[in-house]
Amino acid sequence: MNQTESRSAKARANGAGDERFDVIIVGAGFAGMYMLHKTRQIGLSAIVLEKADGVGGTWYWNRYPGARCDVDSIQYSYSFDDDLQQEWEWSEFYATQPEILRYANHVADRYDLRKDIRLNCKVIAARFVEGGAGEGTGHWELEIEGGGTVSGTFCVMGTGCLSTPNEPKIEGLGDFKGEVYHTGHWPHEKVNFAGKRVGAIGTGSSAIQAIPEIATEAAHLTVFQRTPNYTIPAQNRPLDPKEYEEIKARYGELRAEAKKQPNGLIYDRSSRSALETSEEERRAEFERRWAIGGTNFIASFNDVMMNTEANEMAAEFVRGKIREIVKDPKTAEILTPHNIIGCKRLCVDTDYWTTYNRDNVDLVDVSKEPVERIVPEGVKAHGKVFEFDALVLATGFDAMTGTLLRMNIRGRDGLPLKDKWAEGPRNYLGLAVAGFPNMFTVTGPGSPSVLANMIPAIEQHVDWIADCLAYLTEKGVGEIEPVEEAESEWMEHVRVVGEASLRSHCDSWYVGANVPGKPRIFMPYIGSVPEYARRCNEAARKGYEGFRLA
Ligand code: N01
Repeated sequence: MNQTESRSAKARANGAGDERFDVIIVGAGFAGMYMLHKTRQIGLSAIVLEKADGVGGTWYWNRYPGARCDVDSIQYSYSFDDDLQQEWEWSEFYATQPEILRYANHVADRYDLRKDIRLNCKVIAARFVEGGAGEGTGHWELEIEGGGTVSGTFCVMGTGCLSTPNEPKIEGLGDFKGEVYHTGHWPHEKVNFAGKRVGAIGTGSSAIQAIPEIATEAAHLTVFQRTPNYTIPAQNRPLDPKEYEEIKARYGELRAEAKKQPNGLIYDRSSRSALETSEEERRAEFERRWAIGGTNFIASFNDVMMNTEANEMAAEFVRGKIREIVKDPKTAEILTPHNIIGCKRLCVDTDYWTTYNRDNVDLVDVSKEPVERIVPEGVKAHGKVFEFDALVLATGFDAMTGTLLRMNIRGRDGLPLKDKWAEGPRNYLGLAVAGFPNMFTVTGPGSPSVLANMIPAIEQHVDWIADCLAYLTEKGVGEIEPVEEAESEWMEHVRVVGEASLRSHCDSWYVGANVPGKPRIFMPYIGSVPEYARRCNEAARKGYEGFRLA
């Protein structure tokens, strides 16, 4: 009997839970699937619990019209297996949601993952059970909606950063007699907007992708905008077979190069300062990037995200584009943002600004006077009722912490994660929380996560966790938990580097400002992907420095 078997067998003998595994993984998105694959490779037993009836995580839920990734598909994909990246064929530079979901399903089949993924299995509580006299070390017990518990020595949360929709706190939402859709929880069957009057609330990334598509189908679309947003045209295109072939020939090299980049992405990153460049050259560079398209625009100059004056130059260029494209000056004015560009996540669109030139699209500014309430016929704002057949809520997510905090997680001595995080998330390296032994979070707050290229960021975390589990198993260690001091130092470092970036200086979901009452804290780690990986590796190399092993 190996150590793994003996650990599970002991726990079963103790009667802990209905079923017992070495590792319980929550979520069957890109994090959960890769974690399962790695867990098998190190010889541990694992189960994935997934509330949806399919794999794919965020790409399973976000099926709204126009949904696609704004990181190029060549980079927004797994890199752990060269055979996989050689055999899969992306059709477009930016992949659509259906194509990414097909990819997720392909991965599930290719690595025979499904037999260890339990679908329609929502975790409603997770608690750490201290080790009894027979076992010595503790374990996790997860409660499943509808009954039953699953136990595991380790628990890995692959629950995503943007997985709990943010329902807007608008009175009367339940009174509306038409159809209501949230972009983050879109139906599986096609929603038919043809001939309908549609109201859309929100102008973030999801809305900016959905609005042009809905406008072409609906009889009429009214957009309620609270904060104008910056968006850069995607300039999406099919992948040129010759170009694709060349990329595949040096895929490994490109992946290695990406790991050295601040956000883990190969970007056309300028080393010039906007402030030290002539106006003519600056404009030419902004134009060049606008024509190429995508979030790369923000890297036009190296000080755009560090200096307010440089930032204002980039912002003013985009404002000029809005004034040029949107024909009605009043609409253009409402659409024009005046805050820091790139502070809220920069959006990428196809035909967003031109959509407001359509006769069947109206814009309502709810920045000064918010939506008053939802009524059975539609939306009441500015003292009048806008009548709709369907309402689209593109109001985002309770990001980074929302899903974990709703899961009723309790650590040592029954400590609720809600209490531990009452003033904002606290953890060590974005990977583990003091007081919650043997629990890991993949791309948790305090890690580069949403500021990085998500799939490689997931791979880095999962590789680290898997190496850690292999180490613990080899050494016969049953418990791992960060020490408070290491956690505090990490949180302070996350705060200090966050402060230095303009990104932490506005209201956005990065700081929890989109959810009323959420503590304001810049949640992701902005100290760069390579620096982050270096710190994680160093902790591991020093025998998991900053952790207590029992
Ligand atoms: O959500 P958001 P999202 N009344 O929070 C408004 C990723 N993503 O789903 O700004 C009126 O950005 C809110 O207004 P305000 C990406 O990381 C990626 O669009 O808070 N309005 C805002 O306009 C992205 O950043 C991709 O004032 C209300 C909007 O709703 C993240 O997901 C595609 C309101 C919410 O915008 C979230 O994007 C899509 C109210 N009561 C998403 N409440 C790609 O890869 C909220 N709003 C391309």
